[in-house]
Amino acid sequence: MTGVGGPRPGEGAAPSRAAEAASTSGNARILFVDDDAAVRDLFAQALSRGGWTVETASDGREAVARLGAWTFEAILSDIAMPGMDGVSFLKTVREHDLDVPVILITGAPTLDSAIKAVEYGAFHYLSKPVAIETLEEIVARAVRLGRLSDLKRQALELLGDERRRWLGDRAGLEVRFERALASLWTAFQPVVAWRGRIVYGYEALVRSAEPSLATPAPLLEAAERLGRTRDLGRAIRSAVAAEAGGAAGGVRFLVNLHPEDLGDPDLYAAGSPLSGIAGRVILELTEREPLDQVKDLRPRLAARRSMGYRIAMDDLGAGSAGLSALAQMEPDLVKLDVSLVRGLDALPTKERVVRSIVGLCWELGIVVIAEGVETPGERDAVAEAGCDLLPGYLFARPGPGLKPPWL
Ligand code: G
Ligand code: MN
Repeated sequence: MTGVGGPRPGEGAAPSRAAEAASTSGNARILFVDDDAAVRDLFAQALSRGGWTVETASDGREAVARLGAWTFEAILSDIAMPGMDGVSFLKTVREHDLDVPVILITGAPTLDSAIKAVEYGAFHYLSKPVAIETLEEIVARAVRLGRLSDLKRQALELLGDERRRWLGDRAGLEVRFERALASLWTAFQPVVAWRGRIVYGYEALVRSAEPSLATPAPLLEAAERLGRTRDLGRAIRSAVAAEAGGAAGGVRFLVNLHPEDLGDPDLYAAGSPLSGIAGRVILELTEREPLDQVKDLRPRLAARRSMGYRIAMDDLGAGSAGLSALAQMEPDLVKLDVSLVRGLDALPTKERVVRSIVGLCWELGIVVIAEGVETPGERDAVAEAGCDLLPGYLFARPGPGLKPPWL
């Protein structure tokens, strides 16, 4: 056989560097997908001699069936195949295995396919003819790095630190984001009107059953990376509207918006999920995200208001936004960040600042909510400073359904 893919090591030749690597990285199972039988047999034989267990498939469909039957430590696939191309195959792989390295091989390299391969997280992109030695080295490296990535993920799970969460490559992220959207639910946390001991409203906090995207921060980060913030915003608003239908008439809902949601025509539409209860909805925009990128902020906010929505500036005190953001937004409400509330009863300087903020807001006709009240001391100090609307673990943690707080 002539070297379709490059030189072939002779029988009894000294083991290659990669074959040695394979032996030290264990007996990995590899999948090789190519519609060309000659290429497939040649590479499969060579890789088997290198110490790997090789399964083969002649097209994407057959390869997908193999994925159901085995776990692979590396996958090599031709790009141009009948039925399913390599990039679609890569996306399908991610539905089964979130970080197995995939090596794409093409006979007709184009800039577009190379860009897609990289964007979707292909481990390597090779053009034919490929020397077997080269392939062996790449596979050995892929297997090792795959194992390292697996260990790293296990370590992250052990550490349980959300800020160092694992987002993976684009194809894997897309799969998990879809799972998150499909399993989206809303946790509600009551905001207590303390003097009257009643519920002012509920803040809606998005959750999903996809473990890596269970809470707002990683979900939003994923949506931003994938350009899907609007889809997420719409799903959240539908989920809130569905729950709000069963709530008592006076109950308000506080819904977090991404700045990009402000540009979504769906929010203006007469038939949109929240429009029917707009008069009871407070849209929160966080001070943490710069608002200067939002085009036409003021007319957009004005349009929301004319529908009945009110606007809250969230996390006041946590961001770097200054006077201009406040002036642009003209919020109906502000929410003091937890950092301003924490330990308020023991910190006179902080108390003076909070008291001044509340006083100025009162003069400006802005309603103040104080986030994150955890102790009776903080509750009393915040109330003493003139702020009556209090969400906080002291009263209730976010959870499913509209539960009453402890009062
Ligand atoms: O988006 P916003 O900053 O409004 O969201 C409030 C966040 O603060 C939610 O994630 C909610 O779970 C959290 N939270 C609510 N009450 C408390 C509290 O009493 N203590 C702390 N640490 N966090 C709280
Ligand atoms: Mn909020």
